[in-house]
Amino acid sequence: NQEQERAKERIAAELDRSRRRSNGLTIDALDEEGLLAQHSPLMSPLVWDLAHIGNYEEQWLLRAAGGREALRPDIDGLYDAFENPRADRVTLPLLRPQEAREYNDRVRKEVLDSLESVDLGVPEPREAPDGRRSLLDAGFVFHMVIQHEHQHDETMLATHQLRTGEPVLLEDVGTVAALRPPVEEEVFVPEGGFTMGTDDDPWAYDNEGPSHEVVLGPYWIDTAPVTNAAYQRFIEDGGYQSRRWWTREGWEWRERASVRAPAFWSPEGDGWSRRRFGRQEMVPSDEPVQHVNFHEAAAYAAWAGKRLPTEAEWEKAARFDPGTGRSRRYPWGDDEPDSRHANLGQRKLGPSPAGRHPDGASPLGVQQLIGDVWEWTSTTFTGYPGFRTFPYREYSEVFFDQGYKVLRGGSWATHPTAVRSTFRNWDHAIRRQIFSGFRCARDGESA
Ligand code: AVJ
Ligand code: FE
Repeated sequence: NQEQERAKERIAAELDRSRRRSNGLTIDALDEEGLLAQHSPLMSPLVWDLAHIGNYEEQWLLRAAGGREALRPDIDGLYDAFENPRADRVTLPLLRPQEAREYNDRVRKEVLDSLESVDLGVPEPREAPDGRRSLLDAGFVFHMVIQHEHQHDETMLATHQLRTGEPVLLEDVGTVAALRPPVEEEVFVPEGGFTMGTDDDPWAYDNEGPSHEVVLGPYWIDTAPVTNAAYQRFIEDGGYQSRRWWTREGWEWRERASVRAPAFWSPEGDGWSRRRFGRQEMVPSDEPVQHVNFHEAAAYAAWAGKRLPTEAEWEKAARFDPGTGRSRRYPWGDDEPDSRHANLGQRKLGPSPAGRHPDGASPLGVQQLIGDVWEWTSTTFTGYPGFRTFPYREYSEVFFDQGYKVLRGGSWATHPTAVRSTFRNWDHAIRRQIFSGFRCARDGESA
């Protein structure tokens, strides 16, 4: 049927897009030495990410969904993220860059062959016999593999940012000015319920559901993410030296790491410069601050007389439509993101200035929720009520209740297929090599 054909064409196109991006960050960008090197103990050598992507695709699309035998049973262990901590991967007998590429190409060729004959359960859902969700239902397992590759592409960009040496990544477009900085600094969100999470999004991970009603008190939330200019006022006010703004854990980190600015910043005259993908430049004042960790975000919020939003407050601001009472897929509606709505997909190598995307505003008037920078929330990552693992525990469930903090909204480096208003990311509170920023919230009645 036609709908099935269209779904397959989309999948094939997205598979191709993700692979171009992966190759562009690895084989096409660096020589063997640069691909095999460990650029930071926090990250894998890029060649590990490259073959891991192909191995994951083989495991899920060829073996789990396609019932085929392993192409390379000998390498599964090498590319198992749980067996091998990132810092150790450089010591493994990894596939060389060219071998990794050939392996990936071989997997991809078989995947495209198998796609032709597969039943995606479109438009008729293809449920598993026990009534549970099936791997192929509405193309789910293909969407999972596409998103997985894009997630690793974002991780590889973080590795590029940590790498020193000659710049290799080129900017697609020059810097852009804000269209109009938000007039109102904060938006008021009246008390009331909204639907959090989703049950039927064909791209959603298990942790995005079940959908459930959440009732929140009234609160204010920043219209845009906190900018470098605002963050610099916190620094200049001695924010990194004042114990009072930090939690106990945050201050311990501050002392141990002895930092006084976001990652990659250095003092330059009266101001700050930063290293971005191998180039040194002045920190632009109207861009959202990035490369701050949860503790820095929370300390800034305390200094500003505010706090971080909870995950539910973030999601309500990002999708609740008070006109209809419905929750949207994106702040601007259900349409797929384009460049008017949000800065996503590595079109440029950094966030857009605050106020750059008024067309991406939510019904409540909150801006830049999707794209630009991942936003720290105050919530510890856990399952929603009635959570059911699908299709494997190691994607989400093993990370529940371990102290990971939830980040929302995606960054400039996140591919549009790998984020929506229900998407949940998480990381350790001390991590700041990711493209992370934040916005603040506070309790309160309307003014
Ligand atoms: C959801 C972004 C936290 O990168 O660790 C990649 C995604 N899972 N491979 C990660 C993931 C398996 C995951 N995050
Ligand atoms: Fe992975």
